[in-house]
Amino acid sequence: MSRLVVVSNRLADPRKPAAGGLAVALGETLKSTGGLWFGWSGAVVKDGTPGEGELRVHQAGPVTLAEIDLCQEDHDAYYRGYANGVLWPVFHYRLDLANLESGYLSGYRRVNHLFARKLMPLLKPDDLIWIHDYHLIPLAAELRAMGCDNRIGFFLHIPLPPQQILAAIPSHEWLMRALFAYDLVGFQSEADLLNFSHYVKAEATAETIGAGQFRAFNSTVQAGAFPIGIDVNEFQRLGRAHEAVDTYENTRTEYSRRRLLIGVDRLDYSKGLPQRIRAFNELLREYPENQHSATLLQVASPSREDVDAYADIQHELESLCGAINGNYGDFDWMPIRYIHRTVARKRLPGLYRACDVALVTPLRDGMNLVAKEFIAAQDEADPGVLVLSRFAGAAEQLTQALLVNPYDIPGTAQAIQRALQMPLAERQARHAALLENVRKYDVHWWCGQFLQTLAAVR
Ligand code: ADQ
Repeated sequence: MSRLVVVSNRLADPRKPAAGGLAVALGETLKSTGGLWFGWSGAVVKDGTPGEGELRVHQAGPVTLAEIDLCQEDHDAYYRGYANGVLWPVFHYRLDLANLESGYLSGYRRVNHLFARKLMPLLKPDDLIWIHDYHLIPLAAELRAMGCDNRIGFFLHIPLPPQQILAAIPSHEWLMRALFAYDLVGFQSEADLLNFSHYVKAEATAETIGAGQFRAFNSTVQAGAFPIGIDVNEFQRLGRAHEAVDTYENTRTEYSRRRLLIGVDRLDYSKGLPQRIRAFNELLREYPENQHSATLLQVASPSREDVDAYADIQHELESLCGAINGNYGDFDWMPIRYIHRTVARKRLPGLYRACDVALVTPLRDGMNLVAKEFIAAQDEADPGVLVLSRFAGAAEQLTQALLVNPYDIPGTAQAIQRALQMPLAERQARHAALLENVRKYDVHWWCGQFLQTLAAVR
């Protein structure tokens, strides 16, 4: 079996308890092949030289971890500037928030070149290389230019927007051409794959030469949809441990007479938080029986606070929650409990299980793993209901959820009301079907499917 080499923007230590399903699943595969994980250490060197960074290689059991520091200038241009200020908003269909006139592209190229230069000497001829996400799109092209002939796969964790949106990025042709340096390109959903197909046919006169195979720029690339999943068994095991059980019991005691709704997100404008809060406001107005009865627990973890659009969304959310609590709240009931923090992973399953309804309503999301975690955490005899945005990649799989258009505030409020009133038998039937899907397409399926496909191309 070939050795697996994983490259991602941030290096995660698969042994740390905070590691999510992805780090754990990749960690397992890395362990079984004696693999290498390469990425940024998270450290920013104040007065370092652009395009340079210290590499540290250490052994974590059978897995080699190779981490590189970035200097301030590279971090600002590559990570904050281009990846999170240009690619993230455009790929989430938000041209209005993209800093398209920026000169960050050169920093993005410089850091990808740096990654390639540092990774190249660590590679063996037979390695299977798996590169992750929008930070590193040009990495394979950089490696190829240095003579790397290994099989290289790429997985995009975020959506790929339609051609007309992508084409607003001044360097879109260069960016999309870079995907043809890979052997395999994986997307979260069929919708993303279709956008890729339209783009390359329209902009690069690509030909389809077989199932999912595209030829353009003198190269052939295999493309496919590989929807990511969670580690269901691991998450359910967490749910049986005492931290989750305590969280469940404390939450149910604290809100003993209430119906509970939950939202768990990074505080990001793609997650549709203001729209969700407005829909909850509409629920209280249109269906007043929920006043003094329903409480929304919204947890939003701090994220990318040095990017302007993120500070804006935080203020908007705080003022919306404050207004609703002021208008509807009473001494013995607050409609919204908003917490701007990360919940410890081991408490999450208990929190999900204590709630009657989950609101997963992003305006756009590659997949959204919170939706899958909520399903996995439910009590099968008395499960909660998932209200899910049709614009999350997860909606292609989780069709038995109550699918909503998050921009349609009254429509979303109506779906929430339906969720709160759903009879037990319907809740059980929907949940059983959802759980079967989440279980079948778990993170191990995703990992295995992608790597098998990558190993078989060429
Ligand atoms: P994210 O945008 O980070 O990931 P998501 O998939 O929803 O989105 O969440 C990732 C993890 O973070 C989940 O395990 C969740 O439990 C955890 N999390 C989020 N908010 C939290 C909070 N406040 N407290 C504690 N934990 C929290 C990107 C893409 C997604 C895609 C994933 C994986 O944007 O669309 O699903 O990658 O490919």
